[in-house]
This record gives sequence, structure tokens and C-alpha cells, in this order.
Amino acid sequence: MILKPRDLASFMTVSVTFSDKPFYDESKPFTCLDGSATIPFDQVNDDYCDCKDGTDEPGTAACPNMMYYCSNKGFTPKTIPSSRVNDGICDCCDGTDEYSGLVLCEDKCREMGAVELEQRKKQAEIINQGFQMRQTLVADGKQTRQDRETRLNALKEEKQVVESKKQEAQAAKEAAETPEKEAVDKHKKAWEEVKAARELERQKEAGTAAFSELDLDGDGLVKLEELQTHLEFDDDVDGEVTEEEAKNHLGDVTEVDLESFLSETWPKIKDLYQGEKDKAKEPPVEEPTKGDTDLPPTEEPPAPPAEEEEDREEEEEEEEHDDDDDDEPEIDLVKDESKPDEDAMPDYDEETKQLIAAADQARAEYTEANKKVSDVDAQIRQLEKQLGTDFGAEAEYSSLDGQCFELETKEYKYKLCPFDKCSQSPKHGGSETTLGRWESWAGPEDNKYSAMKYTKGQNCWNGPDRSTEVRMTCGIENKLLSASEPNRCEYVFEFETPAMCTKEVPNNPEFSHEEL
Ligand code: MAN
Repeated sequence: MILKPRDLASFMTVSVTFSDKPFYDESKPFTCLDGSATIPFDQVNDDYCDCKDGTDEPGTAACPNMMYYCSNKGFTPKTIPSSRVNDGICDCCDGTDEYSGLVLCEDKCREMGAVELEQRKKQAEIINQGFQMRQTLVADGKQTRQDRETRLNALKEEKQVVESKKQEAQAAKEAAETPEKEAVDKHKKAWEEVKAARELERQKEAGTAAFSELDLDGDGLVKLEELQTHLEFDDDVDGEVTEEEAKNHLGDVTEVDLESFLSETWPKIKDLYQGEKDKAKEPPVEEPTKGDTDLPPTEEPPAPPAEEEEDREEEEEEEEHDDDDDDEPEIDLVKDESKPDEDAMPDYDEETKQLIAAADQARAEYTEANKKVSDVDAQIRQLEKQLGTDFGAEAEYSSLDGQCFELETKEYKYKLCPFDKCSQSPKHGGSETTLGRWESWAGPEDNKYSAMKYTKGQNCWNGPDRSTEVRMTCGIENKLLSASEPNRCEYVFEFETPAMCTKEVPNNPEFSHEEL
């Protein structure tokens, strides 16, 4: 670059650098860089300021606001305010800013250059190692992508197969359930009829017994006065059963024979009626459903296992057992002894049992086929999600998916799970706070994959939803380096990864030509 005097004139301070060298040609008179004067070259650096812009005295402190340039051979060049020339302090490593003899400045540039070179070399090694690692990441990432595409295609084909098997299994299940239901319903219906007939018989017996008890004079008729001997028909509880009360219970007649008693009267009075046995059984506060009564049980017995819904599963059966466990054993004992299995539905016949077994089998096969479809669907969904995620220009970030990286600060444990979420957990108790969920890449246009954005984290009290920016740098390992909160509930993570080592650098770095 050649500096033009007219550009330089606008600067308050002027520094003369290596690139200005063509203006300092000993064989010609020197023209100030702002063009303000032309002087013989021996007046350059003669400790007298001739140019308005001070450019005739780059190596002395004669001109105010001038910058002194030290070439610092062996290290990096530097410019210092020329007021620091010959001020007794060594500013340049080559010592050229102090030549008046006030102090002696040794040339330390080569020594410093060697240290600097060593550092640059180490840095270059890291960058190059990272670059090599990145090559592997890229290859792996691309391979993973390819494998996923292949797998997805295979799964889509498998899905068709398992889906049609599921439909077949569903049809088979329905085909097996129809005859099963018919047979089970038939069995249950027959059982209901048996139970109804038994109940009828019980009522007939109880009614006949009651009739004999009520027919005090044994004339084959139950009359009003006979009913009046039973205080349970004293509706208004005034201590006597009136004729009217008795008539009311007898069915608006004055007497009934056994036949009409059984068909008309007994059904109406059976719940009220207190026979000899009931009266003997004192105190009357006792539970009415215990086995030692003439009256038939009013409640249905518990459904036997065979009566369960067709599609009951094992778990439900277990629950039933649990329920049994909760029952009081005494009651079970009384019930079991007094009515041994009388109210339990009999087993299904062989044919029905076979139909149930076949339907159970068909149901199990359908459940299995259905599960296979769900599994394939879940795998397809996951693969589609992974294939839809941008893992970098060359899939170099692919391997970070599914991993998490942690960092502890004084107060918190921070966690970054790339392509998933960022979080923060207080170290001294308290629950995890989500600092954002994966949103997108957020680097500048020319370096998009250098930053990640995580948004829609836990809401900040009286503020926005928490969000995090993850800034990535090149390094030879994946590591969360720092976590900070520059604005309330807006976090910045620094993350080092070989995926960011996009360029190789020369292995034995040197100073640039300009520096030397
Ligand atoms: C928590 C943390 C902090 C955050 C405050 C905001 O203490 O998530 O990082 O600044 O909530 O109230």
C-alpha cells in the first residue's frame, strides 16, 4: 500500500510504517507526506520539525503528535508516540527508541520472537490437530447421514409389511371375537335364566312358609285379622295394625288363598314380612344379608372370573386378587360355608372355552402386530427428525447430537445438550432450569455454524423466556468452556470443538514478511 500525502493530511497524528518506506528515499529531497514542504534529505530525522504533519521526524521526538516506528526485527513492528523517543524508557524491543545515550536498551526482539514463535507453533499444532479431527467428524457425519437415509428407506418398506400384518391380525381378531361373544353371551343368558328360576323357586318356598305362618287357623286362607297380628304392618307405628293397614298390605281384599297370596301379596310384603325365624333372630339390628335368613339374597353375588369382559388382561385379574385381599376374611368364611358356589356361574362348556382361547390368541397376536407398527413409526419419526436437523455444512456437528456437556461455576452447574437444550442447576439445592431449547444456527452470514441459538426456555420472572447463545471455537476436544449471563435471563456459553477447526495452518509458522 502506498500512502497518499493528501490522505495523511487529514490525520491529527501520523505514523510512518513499513509501507511508507518509498517516501523515505535518501537519494532525493524529502517532501512532507502532507505536501506542506520539500526539504533536503539530511534534514530528515535531524531533530528539528520541518513538516506541518511531522513526517520529516519519524525517528525523533522533535515533532509533536508524530508516531515513531520501530521495525523490531525478529519480532513484530510497533509504533509509539514520538514523545516517547529518548525519554529514558525502552519502548521498542529493538531499543531503537532510545539512542541518545540516556539509557542503554538491549535488542530483545529475537529472544521475544523465539517465544512468540513457540506459542504460535503450539497454537498451529492445535488448529491442525483439530482440523484432522474435523475431517473424521465430517466423514462420520456423512456416513451417519447415509446410514440413516438407508435405514429410513428400509423402515418405510417394513412399515408397509407390519401395517398389513396388523390389518390381517385385526381381521382375525374380529373374526374370532364374533363367535366368542355369541357363545359367551349365550352361556351368560342361560345362567341368568337358571338364576331367575332359582330365585322364583326360593320366593315360592318363602312365600308358602309365610302363608302357613300367617294362616293361623289353618283354613287355607290368610285373612285381615291374621295379618293384623304382625306388627311390621303397622304403617303409622301407633302400636296396632288396623284393618285398613292390613287390607292395604293384603292387596285391597279381605282374604287370599295360597295361589293369590304367592302371585299378588307375597311380592309386595316379602321385604317387610317378619317370619318366626326373623323374630327369633334378635337383636334385629344385625346385617340383613347374612346367610341365615329365609329371605333370598337381594344382592347379586360377585361376578365370577369367567364372567369378565372378553378383553380383560392379566393385570386386571391381578387387581381382582388385590381386591380379594382387602376383604375381611370372616365374611368370606361365612359366605363360603353357607352358600358353597351356588351363585357362581358354572364354567363355560368346552366349545366356548376353545372359542375364548382362540380369541385370546388372536387378541395377543393383534397386540403384538400393533406394537410392531408403533415401534417402526417411532423409529421413522426419530430418523426423520435427525435427518431434518442441520448438523453443519459438512455434517461435522452430527456426533454432538445426543451428547451433553457440563460446566460448574461457583453457583451453578450448566449443561449443554447440543440440538436439544441448555440448562442450569443450582449447586446448593433447587431444581433444574431450562435455559432454552434448540432453535437454529446463529453465526454471522459468512460463518453461520459458529454459534447456536437456544430459545423458549423457562420464563424469567417479570421478564422474557430464558435463551442462550452458544459461541463455538476451534479446539481439540468438545468442551463447555464458560457460561455467563450478560443480560438477565440471556445466557452466553462458550464451547470448544474440533468441528470449528475449518482451516489448516502452516505447521512451522514464521513471522510475516512485514513483521521481519
Ligand atoms: C434464577 C437464575 C438466574 C436468573 C434469575 C432471574 O436465579 O436462572 O440466572 O437471572 O433466576 O430471576
